[in-house]
Amino acid sequence: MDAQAAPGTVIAGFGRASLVRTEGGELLRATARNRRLQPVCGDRVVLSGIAAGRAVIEAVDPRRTVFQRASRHRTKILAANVTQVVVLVACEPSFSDELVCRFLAAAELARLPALIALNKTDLAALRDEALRALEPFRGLGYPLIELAGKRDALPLLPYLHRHRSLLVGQSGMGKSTLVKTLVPQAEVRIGEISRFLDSGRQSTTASRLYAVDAASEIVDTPGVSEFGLAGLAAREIAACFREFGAHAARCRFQDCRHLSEPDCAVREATLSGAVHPRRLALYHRIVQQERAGAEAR
Ligand SMILES: Nc1nc2c(ncn2[C@@H]2O[C@H](COP(=O)(O)OP(=O)(O)OP(=O)(O)O)[C@@H](O)[C@H]2O)c(=O)[nH]1
Ligand SMILES: [Mg+2]
Ligand SMILES: [Zn+2]
Repeated sequence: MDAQAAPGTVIAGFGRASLVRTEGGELLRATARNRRLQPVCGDRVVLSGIAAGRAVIEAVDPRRTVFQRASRHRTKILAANVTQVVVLVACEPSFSDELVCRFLAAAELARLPALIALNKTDLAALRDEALRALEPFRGLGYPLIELAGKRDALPLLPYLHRHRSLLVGQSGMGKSTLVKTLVPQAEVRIGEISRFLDSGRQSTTASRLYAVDAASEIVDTPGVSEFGLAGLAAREIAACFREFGAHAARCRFQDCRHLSEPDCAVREATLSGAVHPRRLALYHRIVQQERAGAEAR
């Protein structure tokens, strides 16, 4: 490694080409030294040959956390080294509560704390319905906050402090708009990044990392309409439904999957409301879909 070797953080990664921020805050177009290196947004990397806004990525540091989705065909890392997940839903367009479950499950798998944010609450007439759809997620220990990210991000700010937050959600929930509110300079940065990517599209097509302030960062991600959990087995998925744990010990069978086994304490818990019936229904659905995906492989 040459004398110029310096650490950097991947702001946006596209296979071998990445946009990398140096310690000094300079943005560089960087190319990976070889194919084995696959830098993703959030990676810490070692750079060499820094000159004229360009550099070579010599190494990718071990990842402390990985948040990924996995379809039948491939695994896609949304970002590395984030410290929490913010699931953004909106009053409009309507959102899928199954996807919310899947995002939360992925956060559990990555051992990351998560919170849910209901956006666009300025659309007051639609707020109650959105809150009703979020009812199954209350009392699980995931903070639920409301905001209108286009106007201000104040309700979210205390949660961002000292975190690198991953913003996930379906397309149109307002992720990029929220980032623009949080990072007013983002407009400029987005311009730079768009030129780098050679795309001027409205929808986000790759994860992008932004500094909110000296202590917090946020990663904008492309909206998704599907979020696979790598064909996980029922038991592993059940472990991602954190409220099931308190009841599972009382199921008749120790290896109960809470599907149709007799004397299932998790299913019984829906009668008292300790487990929300909608969460159990979504669990069943996700188990079925992941199984179908795994069998098709
Ligand atoms: N009423 C209202 N509209 C908003 C708010 N925030 C965003 N929007 C609108 O929602 C639309 C989608 O916003 P984006 O920020 O592009 O959504 P996104 O989640 O980044 O979408 P993808 O990049 O496709 O995943 C835009 O027309 C925004 O103007 C809000 O707080 N209130
Ligand atoms: Mg976007
Ligand atoms: Zn059970």
